[in-house]
Amino acid sequence: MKMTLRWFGPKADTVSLKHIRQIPGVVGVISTLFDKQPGELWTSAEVRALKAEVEAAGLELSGIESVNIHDSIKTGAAERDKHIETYIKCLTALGEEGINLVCYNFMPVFDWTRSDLAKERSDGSFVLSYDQAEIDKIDPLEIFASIEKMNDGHMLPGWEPERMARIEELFAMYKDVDEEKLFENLAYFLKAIGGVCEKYGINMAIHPDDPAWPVFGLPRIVTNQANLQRLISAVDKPYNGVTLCTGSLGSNPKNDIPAIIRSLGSRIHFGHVRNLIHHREGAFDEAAHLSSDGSMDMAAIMKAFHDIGFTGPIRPDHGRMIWEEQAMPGYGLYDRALGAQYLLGIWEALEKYGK
Ligand SMILES: [Mn+2]
Repeated sequence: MKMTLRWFGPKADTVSLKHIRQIPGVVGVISTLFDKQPGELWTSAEVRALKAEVEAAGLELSGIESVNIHDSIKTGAAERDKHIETYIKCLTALGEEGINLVCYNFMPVFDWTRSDLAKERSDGSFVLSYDQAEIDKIDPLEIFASIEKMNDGHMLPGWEPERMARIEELFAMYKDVDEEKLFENLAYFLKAIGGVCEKYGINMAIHPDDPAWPVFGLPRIVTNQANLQRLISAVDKPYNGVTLCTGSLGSNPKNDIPAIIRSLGSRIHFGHVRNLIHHREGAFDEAAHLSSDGSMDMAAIMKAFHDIGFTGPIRPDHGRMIWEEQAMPGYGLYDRALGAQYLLGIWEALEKYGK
């Protein structure tokens, strides 16, 4: 396992590479070309520049999160093959620069969803929170305005204004796309990119849907052990893998995360590790990484990663906002640094005494 942090680049991120470099044990960052829209071409020169910037700070570019997928690919529209060609060129640019991990998601219209981006907890920290009862009160066409109002001007990955300006059009595109159709389109995409992935040794790591159930009547197909297994079997090649996100899968308390880790084994290419507090069905707050702060057993989760011999990158996923830090919701420096230390501590104990 190697410990990494997500980094949003010098323009959007309040956290610098220098600060990340100072977190003991963090060896790399997960980043992307944030100016790129889905369907836009990435060049080797752009990837090389990003990699050089990260390496100049004494870190490695451990992977890309994300190379976003154009809606025509997700909906199976006529122009999907053209967009798959572009995606293959983006992967080629990454492969040529030796980047071999790509996290992506296949969620329709919305990326992750929350009902509160800064819920105050009893200790004065602020966390992201989800309550289905609150989401049910929001017209899906208004959710962007609602998220924007909560966000205080920070960039929010997955909630880009350019995309949300087209929200009615997006809903119309997915009108006839049910779970089966979405799954077929995902398998079609994964088969089509097999050549370039195998040529450069690129591992594709799908991010689970967050939360792990249908929202606004849109289909969700990456939510539990059964559909993850179905997905890796549909294109049964090592490059077709998973980002094991404990917070997304764990939004549904019925998901047994250590069991899912063991069942996916070597098909896990990337780990997002964080903790949640469950209140009732469909309602949870994000928490500190420490097991006792939330509902999840983080030692059992890290032990499962250890047992499968996981060697890829893990990042502490979202953190709380603490110590008056002003940053993108979930992506401050302080609590993610605490989370990284805690996870590294569990890992050290597993390495020394976990055999
Ligand atoms: Mn995640």
